[in-house]
Amino acid sequence: MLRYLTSGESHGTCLMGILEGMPSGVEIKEDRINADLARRQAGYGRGDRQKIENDKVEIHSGILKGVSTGAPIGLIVKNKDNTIDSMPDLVCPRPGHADLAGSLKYDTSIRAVLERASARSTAVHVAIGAICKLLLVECRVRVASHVIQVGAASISGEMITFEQIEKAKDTSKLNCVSSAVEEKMIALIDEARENGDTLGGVIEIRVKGLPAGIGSHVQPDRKLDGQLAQALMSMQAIKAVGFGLGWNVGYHAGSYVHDPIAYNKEAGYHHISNNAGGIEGGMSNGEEVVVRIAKKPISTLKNPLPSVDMKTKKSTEASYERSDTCAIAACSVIAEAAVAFEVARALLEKTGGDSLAEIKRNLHAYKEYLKTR
Ligand code: EPS
Repeated sequence: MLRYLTSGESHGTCLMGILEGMPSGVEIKEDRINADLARRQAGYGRGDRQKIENDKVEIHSGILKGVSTGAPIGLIVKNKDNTIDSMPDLVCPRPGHADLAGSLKYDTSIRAVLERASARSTAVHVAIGAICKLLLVECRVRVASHVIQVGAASISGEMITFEQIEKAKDTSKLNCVSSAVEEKMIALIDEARENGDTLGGVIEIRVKGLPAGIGSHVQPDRKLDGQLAQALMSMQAIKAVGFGLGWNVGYHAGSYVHDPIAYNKEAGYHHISNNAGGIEGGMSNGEEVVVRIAKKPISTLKNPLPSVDMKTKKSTEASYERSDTCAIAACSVIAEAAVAFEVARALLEKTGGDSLAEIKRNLHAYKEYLKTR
């Protein structure tokens, strides 16, 4: 079973991860992992912390001559800003952050909470997700994402191909496929920065190449959409997840919402629309998986909201530390990583196998079987 654990504080020495269950025989290309780490650091609206950090993965175990051995992969991303012990505490919890609930629950300082709640921890998630992408690519499965909304600026309902989305990551400052919309997004981010405010947005993540039958209908915790939703909702600042039509399924009639099924010899069974977002009954149905997430604006505001001083109990403003104005592009990279891990885990559950060669054999056999149905 593919699984992982992470550890590390935002201003500690490093972030650590252990990825277990990766089969042997996968070439672990550090440049590909570092490329995703660099994408996570970039994006219009990021703050000053990213000028200090230069995130690079260090792989300490589970590989031999650059190839996975089947043993747990231990990795580290070092923090350059690592002065945790001399950092001041915060006394006025930020509305929207883990500060208040975390310090009450653990009976600690806000500092102790924010260090782990910080989205800095997502650097190691991105490294783990990038390794999962290397496995998925070997299985001809690709994951991509794009930003479809920042504040009130959003791309309209036009059909966007997977290939367009893959290109946006190299050409756009906000991982957005439309340069006209990106300009509007940038203007809104500039305005928010001037107002000491922050902005969130909406991201779409897609998975291409997944055969039908990944996940299962038989138990709630085996449903692929349930697993993806959990992984995406657990990312910092995510407040909504929707597949395909998402919230709009409640608006339309069944005859519009459901995707008619067709068959021909070349394509086999397929659907003539994809309102389901590629998942029916908790299983992939052979179409692209399409999932959207909504990210709230970052809760550290330069122009802070009312809060309470936890020492004096007096009303005051929330504490402010440096912050990003908008981290939506970074969030899209993190979401890709979350999806890549879940899809890789579910795919391995279907194929079994301890080596890449065995997995490929099993996947090939399953795809051949699908052609006979
Ligand atoms: C982040 C690093 C952090 C924050 C941000 C994410 O750096 P610092 O706290 O030193 O400025 O900029 O954290 C949050 C958004 C959060 O909610 O805590 C990073 O590397 O992504």
